[in-house]
Amino acid sequence: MIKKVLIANRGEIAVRIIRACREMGINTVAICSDIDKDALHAQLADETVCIGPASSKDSYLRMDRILSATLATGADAIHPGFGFLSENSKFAALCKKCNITFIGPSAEVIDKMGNKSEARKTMMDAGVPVVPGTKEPVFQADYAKKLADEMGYPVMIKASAGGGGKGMRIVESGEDFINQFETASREAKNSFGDDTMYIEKYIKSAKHIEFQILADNYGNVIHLGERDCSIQRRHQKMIEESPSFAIDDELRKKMGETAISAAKAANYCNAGTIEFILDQDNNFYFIEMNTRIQVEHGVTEMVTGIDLIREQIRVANGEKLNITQEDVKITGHSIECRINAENPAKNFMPSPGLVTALHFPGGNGVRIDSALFAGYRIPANYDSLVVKLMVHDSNRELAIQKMRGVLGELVIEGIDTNIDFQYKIINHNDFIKGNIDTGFVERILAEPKNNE
Ligand code: MV4
Repeated sequence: MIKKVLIANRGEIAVRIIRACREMGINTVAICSDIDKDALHAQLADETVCIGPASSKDSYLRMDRILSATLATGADAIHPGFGFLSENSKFAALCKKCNITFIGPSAEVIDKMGNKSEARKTMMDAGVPVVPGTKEPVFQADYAKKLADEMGYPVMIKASAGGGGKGMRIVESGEDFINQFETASREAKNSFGDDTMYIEKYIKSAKHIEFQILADNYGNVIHLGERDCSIQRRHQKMIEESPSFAIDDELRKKMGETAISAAKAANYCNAGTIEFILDQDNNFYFIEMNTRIQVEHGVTEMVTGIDLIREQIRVANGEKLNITQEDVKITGHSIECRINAENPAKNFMPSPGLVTALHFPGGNGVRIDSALFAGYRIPANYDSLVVKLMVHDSNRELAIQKMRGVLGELVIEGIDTNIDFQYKIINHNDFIKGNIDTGFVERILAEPKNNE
């Protein structure tokens, strides 16, 4: 029985996990870098261990120090959150070796799904639709070009050790291929120490749809519907919503069953996400599996009423899912806007600094996940996400109207934010009409600036 959880993370997700533990009567241990000593997660946890200086490599990524803090405080489980060590199979294996419950899938599954070309092969063998492309990984540019020529352009070159947009390149025609392939594999070697590549047909004007999965240790696997994450800038999600404007009940059933088959093929356990690309003819293809809780998990919680962090801890505790697929009901519509400490007018340059004034909106169907407080100094060392603004209402139009209101009410002074840019997206005709695909934000940014 898990009695004390160490949260190996910081910011709003650490606060979210602490809250879930508190509701479950589980004690919490926070870790923090020296610059985060006064951060909200460090204040809210029952115990806090400072494990190093500001830089992540000397603190939040230091597996030895995190495990020492876990053993020293007598925590029996670690929740990794997202980012940092959440998809590091070596860390999951070390937890197991130290007899500490890692709240997530096994190291083997993290490894297998983290190798994107291996994951693709696993899905092919399980009959899960994948984008037409190479079955085996490729290393040699000339051979890769031969395969790309046969496939037809445009194609996407992807790094097997990449994911989430890292190590990817879109190649429009053959003459550019060799150069692009050699650059991409060199980058992959430098960034991931692994230049294993694979190639897929590039699906233009696609939607990025991900299905939330919950699986226990007894073979029970359910899906909790989808999230449309097509509104992204440089592979950083900006707005997520559930359900997707583009998916009706019939398609949801088909994609949901496919997501479950994909999770079973991966021997998945705990919370995970199956990522699909949906093309304009409503064909969908497996792209990747994310073996962690995601930033945007809250919109799924708002439309299903299921607390995903609580379910993660229950599954890690060896409990069976107490929800069947028939119990899962998607009610209404939820939208999340990520508020970042950044300046869109300066090419989204990060804007750390002292929050001199703060006002959070509220009201029916409004959820704020944040670690901000007035007087908090946002450090420059970590990612710029500071508030997750979520709304829920009975349909998409009402949810958009509600999001307009909360974006207008939110006040964060002392730093720059992307609140106004989010407001522009939420009010954009194409967004309102659901004419959304993965190129939406780049198109908006290319629009002439009407004099504001
Ligand atoms: C694709 C794709 C289209 N065709 N693969 C991007 C990151 C990772 N999650 C998978 N991604 C994509 N893979 C094929 N074969 C479109 C995306 C994609 C995307 C691509 C370019 C620019 C923005 C994007 C946002 C989401 C998904």
